[in-house]
Amino acid sequence: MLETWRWFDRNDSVSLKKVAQAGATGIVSSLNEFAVGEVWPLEEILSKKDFIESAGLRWSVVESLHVHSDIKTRTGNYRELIDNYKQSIKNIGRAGIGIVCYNFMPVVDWTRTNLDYYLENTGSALRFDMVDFVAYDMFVLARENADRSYTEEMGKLARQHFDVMSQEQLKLLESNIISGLPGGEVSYCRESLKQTIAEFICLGEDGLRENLVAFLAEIIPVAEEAGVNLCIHPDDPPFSLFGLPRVVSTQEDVRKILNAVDSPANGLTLCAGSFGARGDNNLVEIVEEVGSKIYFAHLRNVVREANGSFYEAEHLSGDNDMVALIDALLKEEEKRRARGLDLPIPMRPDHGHLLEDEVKMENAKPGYSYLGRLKGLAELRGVIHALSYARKK
Ligand code: DNO
Repeated sequence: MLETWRWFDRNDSVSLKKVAQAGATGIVSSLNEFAVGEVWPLEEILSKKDFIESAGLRWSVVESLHVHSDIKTRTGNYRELIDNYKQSIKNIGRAGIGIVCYNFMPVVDWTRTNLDYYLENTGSALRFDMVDFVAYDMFVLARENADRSYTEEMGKLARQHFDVMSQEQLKLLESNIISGLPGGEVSYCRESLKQTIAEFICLGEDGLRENLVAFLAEIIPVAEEAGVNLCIHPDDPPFSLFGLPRVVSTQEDVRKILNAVDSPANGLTLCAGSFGARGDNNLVEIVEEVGSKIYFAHLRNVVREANGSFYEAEHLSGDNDMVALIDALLKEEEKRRARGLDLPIPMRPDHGHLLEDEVKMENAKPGYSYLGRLKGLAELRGVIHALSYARKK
């Protein structure tokens, strides 16, 4: 597997030198300076690529080339936005980058309610607490008919919780949910969030999936020609938020998407933490079924709690069997080699805990501080080496 690292840009608190010292060889990055929907000019891609290469690293994966909301709803000037997307893919291919990660989550990108959840080892982790989330949706955002999205029991729990929360806690909760986490698309204010939810909610699951397939039918042939493999990122968390439809949460969802537009360029980002937040997703089975279309892996673990809540665990602990998953990915790589394909799977240690030396850093990004990921990468590398050694014997 190719060891990669998500690096945001020249202002990232983690320098490329530190990335190289962590032992990663590939960079996962994006052109954040362009608004979602704008064309990425070839010169800008090449300039970032040169900068990465001058540090002895390679730009292995684009994450993310975001899909504009108007494409997801097929409203507004979605035609022009799809043309722009095609042009960006062509430019990325011309620059020699062969993998592009994107998502089709409606309204909000990855979402957590707590960015500072203290662990027993005194590090801090990211957490999604369902009761917090429902309290926000029903009583702060006060979304119309929000109660219909939850069980009566959950509504009661959320009410009790909301009643004892201070203004300060509510403010922090709101900011965690709507300000946008690193690498996400946009941030909202309360009103714009409500309005965007209303635009999406009427699509329903079938409507959203149809729009995704219509988008892929246009984009995938362009990607094929450009020598780019697209890989969709699963919903994070992998269930409905704000009553919105979700179409990339389960193995069945993945099957539908990959079958709808049958091409090697239509692939998947196997995000262990996202799929793994649902107990009914089996990560190894997903790899066994669609392994040949997995072009990128996010290796991260979670501890699943009641009602869909979870927190991010250390990379090798938590509820997902990371060793079994890596073993399945290594098997997939073996199959590729047997078919004469030189197509290793880039993986990145996804998120990490915030550890002592970085706690007071002002610009550490939630989930993307240095030490937690350094530790995660080292642990994952250990597993890869041990499993590879066992195979050679
Ligand atoms: C979070 C990431 C997401 C991901 C996008 C993919 O850490 O996994 O931001 O990059 O959703 O488009």
